Formats: sequence, structure tokens, C-alpha cells
Amino acid sequence: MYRILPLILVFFLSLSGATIVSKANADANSFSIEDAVFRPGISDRPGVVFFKLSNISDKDKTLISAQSTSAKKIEIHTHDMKNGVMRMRRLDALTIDANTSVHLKPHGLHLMVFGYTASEDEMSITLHFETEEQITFTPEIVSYGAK
Ligand SMILES: [Cu+2]
Repeated sequence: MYRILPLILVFFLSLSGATIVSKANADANSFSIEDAVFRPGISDRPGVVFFKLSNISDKDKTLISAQSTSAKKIEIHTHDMKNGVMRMRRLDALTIDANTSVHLKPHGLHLMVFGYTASEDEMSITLHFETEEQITFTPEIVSYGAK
């Protein structure tokens, strides 16, 4: 009996895991991600992620967070001009209107990656939306100096 119980638990855990995966696959139909690039920071400075995020659904979608198992924290940032100086500012959320795209690019919107641990050659990032939809992508890792 004591041996069977953990097995049953594992079975139910894997069942719920499977549900999450299929939901994520279905949700992936609402979005497309193109030209995703991750530039790790030099030494322990934060890195940045750029990509084009398209909302290919008929409803507005709001990005509320991003995470990666290879980073301590990922924030949504934009740039503002203040007194003639370009400054980064953290956003709590980023809405992509129905059937439009946003471009995360240098000097504009970006994801800021803190505490990147380059333990593997690839990094996957999961975006979480207000609707509980999520999409995972793997940006190309490009170091500074490279183009
Ligand atoms: Cu930033």
C-alpha cells in the first residue's frame, strides 16, 4: 500500500501535467513569435530579449509576466525620454490589440533578463497572459559584438 500511493500520485500529477501541455498548445494558436533574440549581459549585467509578438486572435491580449528556468527574473521594459535622457522603465503589463503585433527591439520595448545562468546552450522563455494563456519560445542567443 505504501508503495502504491506514490505511484498513484505520480499518475495524477502526470495527468494534470498533460492537461497543461495541451492547453498551452491550443493557446499557441493565439500568438506568433518571430525573430526572437537573447543578448546576455556582459559579466553579471542583465540581458535583453527582442522579438516580434503577434496577437493573431480577435481579442486583445495582455502580457503580464515572463519567466525562464535559466534566469532569476524577467521584467517587461520600455524606454522613455526624460529630460533628454533615454531611460528604461518597467511595465506591469503589455497589451497587444487584436490582430496586431508589437515589436520588442533596441531602444524600445524589451524583456530584461536578470540572473541568467548559462548552464545550457539554449534558453526557453514562457510568456504569461492575463487570460492564463501562455506561450514558450527559445530565442537565438547572440552575444554583444556579434550581429
Ligand atoms: Cu530594460
